[in-house]
Amino acid sequence: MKSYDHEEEFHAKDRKQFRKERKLAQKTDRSKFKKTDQPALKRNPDALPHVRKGRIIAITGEGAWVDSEGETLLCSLKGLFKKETQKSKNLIAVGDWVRLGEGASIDLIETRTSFLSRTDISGRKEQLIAVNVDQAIITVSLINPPLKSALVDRYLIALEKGGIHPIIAVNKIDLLTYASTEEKELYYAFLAAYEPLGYPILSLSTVTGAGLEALRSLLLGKTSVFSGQSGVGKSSLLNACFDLTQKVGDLAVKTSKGAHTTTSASLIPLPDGGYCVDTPGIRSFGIWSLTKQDVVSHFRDIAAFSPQCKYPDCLHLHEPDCAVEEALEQGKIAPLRYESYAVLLDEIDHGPKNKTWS
Ligand SMILES: Nc1nc2c(ncn2[C@@H]2O[C@H](COP(=O)(O)OP(=O)(O)OP(=O)(O)O)[C@@H](O)[C@H]2O)c(=O)[nH]1
Ligand SMILES: [Mg+2]
Ligand SMILES: [Zn+2]
Repeated sequence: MKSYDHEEEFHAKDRKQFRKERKLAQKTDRSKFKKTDQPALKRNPDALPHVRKGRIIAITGEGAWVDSEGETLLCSLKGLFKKETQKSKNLIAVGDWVRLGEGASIDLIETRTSFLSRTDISGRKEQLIAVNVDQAIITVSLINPPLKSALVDRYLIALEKGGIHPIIAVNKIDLLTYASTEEKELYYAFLAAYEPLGYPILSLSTVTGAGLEALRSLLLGKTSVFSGQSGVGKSSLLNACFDLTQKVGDLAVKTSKGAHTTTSASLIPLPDGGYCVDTPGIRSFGIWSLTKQDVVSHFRDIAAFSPQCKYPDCLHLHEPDCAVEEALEQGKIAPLRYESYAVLLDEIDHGPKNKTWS
């Protein structure tokens, strides 16, 4: 595969270069390459002093910002990866570990341990949101913008596919007193639907400080990505937890539509250990390469009843003797969840019904 060939070539070049550099260095600085260091360097090409490794901390119009040994470098992707752009919208993402070549070019992307992606706006390419993170804070708000449980379901599937642990954060609970009866009912129905599924759920407020201590301790020492609709308070939560200065949306100009305040993702080191990726709000969330089987298996509450269905390939929509439909009638499955399950299956056949979440 492409990156593997390249890696081989890269290391071959390294060895030659290393020999040259070592000769030169021995002449000039004996202390740098002591004899005792040499076997270790040979065994482990990663220890070569000139192989610059780094991590992508932000991607802007100017290029990719890479943190390499405490230094921030503006790097570019070279022609080598160009062909790959046909398959995915972005080849690199915040969180990627990379190796740098001459002229601050990104020569190699290390294998990813996890990823969060979605379908891009064209519907034809995969768009990476963040990679190599431990957990994602699926951020929603009680109101302004309204709570969208179907969006949470999409995140849950995408995160499971990408190997990232989900945490659900319901922000702005200080607004509960101002919420309408329907908004309150939706919030309680939401908690009732998701708590039994075993996903960690936090109810938060940057105004009252509710839940912030719990959020802080979940973030400690981990690499987390905050994702969700625009205006739910992702940047505000980071600021409130860690005294950061991420740009926050202006209440005065904020409409329920939520203009994007954070415009590009960035990896932020946390004061007591760990990292957080703040991301721009999303307007739609299509799960990349989603199959019906994915939908059936990822809704764990629905999948739990499927062995009792008459047909083993039952999709639990209108089939006879469907244990899922029966469970739904008996209140054993949350209607919120079943609804988004059915919409996702429908979208696989007929395309997205509603691309907008705000
Ligand atoms: N009432 C209330 N308002 C909040 C809370 N947290 C954030 N806000 C407000 O919500 C608005 C949006 O906050 P941001 O932090 O910019 O939201 P975001 O999710 O980062 O938005 P994008 O960067 O556009 O994706 C701001 O006006 C905040 O002051 C909260 O707990 N309660
Ligand atoms: Mg923001
Ligand atoms: Zn069924």
